[in-house]
Amino acid sequence: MELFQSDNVGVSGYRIFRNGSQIAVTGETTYSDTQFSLDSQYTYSVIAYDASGNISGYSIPAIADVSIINLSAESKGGSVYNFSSQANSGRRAAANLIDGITKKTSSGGAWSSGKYPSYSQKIFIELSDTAILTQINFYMKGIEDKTKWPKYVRIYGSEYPDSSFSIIKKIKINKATHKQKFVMPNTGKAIKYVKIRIKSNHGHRKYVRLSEVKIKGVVSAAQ
Ligand SMILES: [Ca+2]
Repeated sequence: MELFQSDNVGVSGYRIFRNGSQIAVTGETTYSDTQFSLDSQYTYSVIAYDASGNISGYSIPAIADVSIINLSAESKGGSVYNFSSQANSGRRAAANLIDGITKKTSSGGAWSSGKYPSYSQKIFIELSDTAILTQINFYMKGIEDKTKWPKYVRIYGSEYPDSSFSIIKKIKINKATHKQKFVMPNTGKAIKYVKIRIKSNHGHRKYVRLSEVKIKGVVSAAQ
């Protein structure tokens, strides 16, 4: 996050405070704080000083919020806008991946491939906001039958809906856990569209079931 000062007439430098503690002294008129934690809120203020040691009062605080948001949730404006899947109706619809229902065993709220998927399943999600992705949570379905779990998942991202998808992360699913969290590498790219590519299951003609996917990130300051 960046802090800006405009009036530097007669000023030698600035003392920068975060949540009341001084974190830096700089002669520059901009300052970028990279030492922040996700899911936190910070208040910044600045004191200017001149060559004689005179200091200004505190500046009006700048508040920076870096909370993580679930960007895929249907209730927040996320949507499945395209998919290739052999079973895509009723309770098995791809839209069930973002409907907020994360149950392990009941029949509702899950997505399922066809029983004999011969190709990779691709599901395209439009996020509620353009963001730098930070993590993806997978909620597995059919925990009682591990043959129904996908083995490999690839996550792609793009600023646009129809092209320019590039891979963000390859995920290997852990069969033993219902809820799994995968931290995204910081690509520095703002993402609006996510493609989830699910490899057919184990090569044994079993279908693939997922209860929910939550895609989280930090909303771009440009939005
Ligand atoms: Ca669901």
